[in-house]
Amino acid sequence: MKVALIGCGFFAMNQLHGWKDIDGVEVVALCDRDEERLSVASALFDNVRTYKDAAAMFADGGFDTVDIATTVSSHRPLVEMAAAHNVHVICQKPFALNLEDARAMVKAVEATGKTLMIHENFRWQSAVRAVIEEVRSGVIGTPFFGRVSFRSGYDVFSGQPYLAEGERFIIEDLGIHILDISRALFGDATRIAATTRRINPKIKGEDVATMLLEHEGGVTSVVDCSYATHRSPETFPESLLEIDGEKGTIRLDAGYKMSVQLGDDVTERDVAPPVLDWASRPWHNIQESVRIIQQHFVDCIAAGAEPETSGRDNLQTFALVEAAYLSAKEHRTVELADL
Ligand code: NAD
Ligand code: 89V
Repeated sequence: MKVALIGCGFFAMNQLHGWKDIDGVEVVALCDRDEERLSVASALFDNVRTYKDAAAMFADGGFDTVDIATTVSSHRPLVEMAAAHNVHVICQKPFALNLEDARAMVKAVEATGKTLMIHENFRWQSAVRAVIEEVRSGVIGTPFFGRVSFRSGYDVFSGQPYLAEGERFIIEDLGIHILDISRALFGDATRIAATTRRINPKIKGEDVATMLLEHEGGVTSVVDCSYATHRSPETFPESLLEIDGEKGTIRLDAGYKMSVQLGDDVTERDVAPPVLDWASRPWHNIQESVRIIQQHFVDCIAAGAEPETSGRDNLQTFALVEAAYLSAKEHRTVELADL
């Protein structure tokens, strides 16, 4: 697979290391409007073409896959450019600015027959994945309740200053991952009710959100996230999970401790992720998930299979984000079918 990456910023460095670790993948071209970022990223490779303009990179071609690692406002034009050049696409979350754009982007790539996957990586963190596999194995029977929780006081704004500037913040940037974990555990949701707050006066958007979901299979889940929670130990960027099933419970607690309880028997497992040689704490679980999600993308293309977090699938996660904002604004429960 020959990969071209657009957007050599803060997070793309993880994606570039991830590609380097995957057999059969070669990064052949890089694009960023910013000369300095382009130069730092290209230093990771012996032989890579560099471009300041994505259209010029597509015109030269020589790659079969594009990795779009820019921020959201450029996603639609870049995905449509990729579709016009008939290549596979992996695009960072949040996929689009609104649901209409997201639907159009999925349609554009579907028309080419190429694969479109969204880089929605939290469900691919190995600790979260261990819980998803346990739930899917049926060991605790049919789940009836779940909680997916992310509460932190970590300063995300120093690495990603744009997060302080948007009208929308935590649901669009972080809640999207947490809502996606809830879907991975319990299936699609039919209704959502949400409240939001802004606690940090230095930012524009909301930094606290509490969401209640009803899922198609009958599970009720509480999905809560906060960047205004000062706690010790700081758990960034861990998602904590609680699932009650008819036969038992599963929890993922702080410090990557998973426990499965059946009757009075409790089995505990340390599911802490490794720190890859290019990774650093506390980001190492996200960094490991980047390599895992990119390997999944490569494996699905080789097998002709649809990725778990395909563009089509991500429309459901994206709809939950839109519905959560609508619910918080209008103080009402939103039916997903109405969007
Ligand atoms: P960033 O601002 O640091 O980097 C984006 C880069 O894209 C910049 O260097 C910018 O110059 C470049 N760019 C923008 N539009 C371009 C265009 N049309 N052509 C060429 N270059 C262009 O942003 P970031 O923090 O790296 O975030 C990028 C994306 O990754 C965002 O969508 C963000 O939500 C996502 N992200 C995901 C995770 C995760 O865990 N999945 C973590 C952090 C960020
Ligand atoms: O995953 C993300 O999208 C990041 C962060 C973990 C900081 O929320 O923006």
